[in-house]
Amino acid sequence: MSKESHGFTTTAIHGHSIKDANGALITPIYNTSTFVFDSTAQGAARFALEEPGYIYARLGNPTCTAVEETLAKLEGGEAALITVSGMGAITATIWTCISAGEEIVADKTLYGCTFEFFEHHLSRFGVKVHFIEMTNEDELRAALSDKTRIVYLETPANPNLKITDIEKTAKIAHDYNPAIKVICDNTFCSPYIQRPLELGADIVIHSATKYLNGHGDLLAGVVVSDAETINNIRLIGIKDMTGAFMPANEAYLVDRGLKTLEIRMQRHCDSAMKVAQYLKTCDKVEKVYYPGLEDHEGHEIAKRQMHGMYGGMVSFVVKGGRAKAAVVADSVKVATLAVSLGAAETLIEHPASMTHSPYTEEELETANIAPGLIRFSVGLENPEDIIADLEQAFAKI
Ligand code: LCS
Repeated sequence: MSKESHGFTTTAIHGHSIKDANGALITPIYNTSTFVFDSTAQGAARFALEEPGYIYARLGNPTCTAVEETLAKLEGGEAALITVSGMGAITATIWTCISAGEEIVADKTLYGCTFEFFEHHLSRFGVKVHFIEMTNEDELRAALSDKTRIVYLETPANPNLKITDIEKTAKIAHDYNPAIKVICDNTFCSPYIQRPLELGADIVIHSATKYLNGHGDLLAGVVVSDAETINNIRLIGIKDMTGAFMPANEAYLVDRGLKTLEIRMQRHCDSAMKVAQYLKTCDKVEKVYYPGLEDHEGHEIAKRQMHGMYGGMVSFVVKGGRAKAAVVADSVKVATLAVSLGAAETLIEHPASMTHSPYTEEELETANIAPGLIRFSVGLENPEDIIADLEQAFAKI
């Protein structure tokens, strides 16, 4: 895996090799569905992958290549592939890496649609998914078999910010079988905070809808890995199975968002820590989940693998369960009641009835998603306003 030689934001700004013929500072939006060949021989050579060059915008586009090159460097991977959404990235990757009769070992706490895809849809195609407690080494070892092709996790996990040790998990999986692909969804961190490939993961996935774009105005996804894996996902999972490549207009906006990722993440992290510390003092709150708090179960691992930053997501359980949690979510004024995360706007949601509604009540309980759990995406507003807003919302209980 290549290592960037510049600082994070220098790479985010200058990390690609696309040069505009007219000298435009910013990579233009190539709004074209197809690319012209000089001759049938050239077209044939491109289709045979004997000559580099663009063919059709479902496979690549210069605006998209610029973002892919930058994201590969930021994540410390050889190559990246950008997709129409995070679910586009997940499905294209899984369809490429698995076949009927093979198995996935996944953590039991996942974003609701990833869980639903794994639990209810992959089984229709003969793929078995074992949901385990990924932080428990014995459970991981017991779930691995000669049919395992993928080990899949999120850390911090959506929505309860559970931390899994990426290095340890990858080592156990690879000691069992080096061919197993360890896939880490890094959406909650961004590569500014955590770089799973450097810790032994094989593939990193993001919903770039969130921090990477950072402005709440589009859907996007990315996969980062070694060049061969990315090429396979592009030619199989994207070209033939999902068609979920990112359009150039979105790529342009993600490119713009990446330039401020570091400074946005610093603000998100600082404010989230303040919000978490405030919540700890709040008598209406039963439990606060923030990896930056010393009493968080995964704090020591988070300190190491998240480079001492802990992200912009805070979750908390309101005393009195779902009804009282709803009062808080319905009473905020600075924060907005909406799913998604990683935007400038602070967003509040109730996982059990929204993002994680594909889980049954029993599954919610095993995944430690309490009925009174609120997920809070701390935005870029002034932190004292966010805290005052929560304070007035708690007063409504
Ligand atoms: N992975 C994680 C960890 C996510 O949180 C999401 C979306 C996805 C993948 C899928 O990405 P998308 O297709 O939406 O770009 N998470 C959402 C959430 O928590 N609320 O709304 C969407």
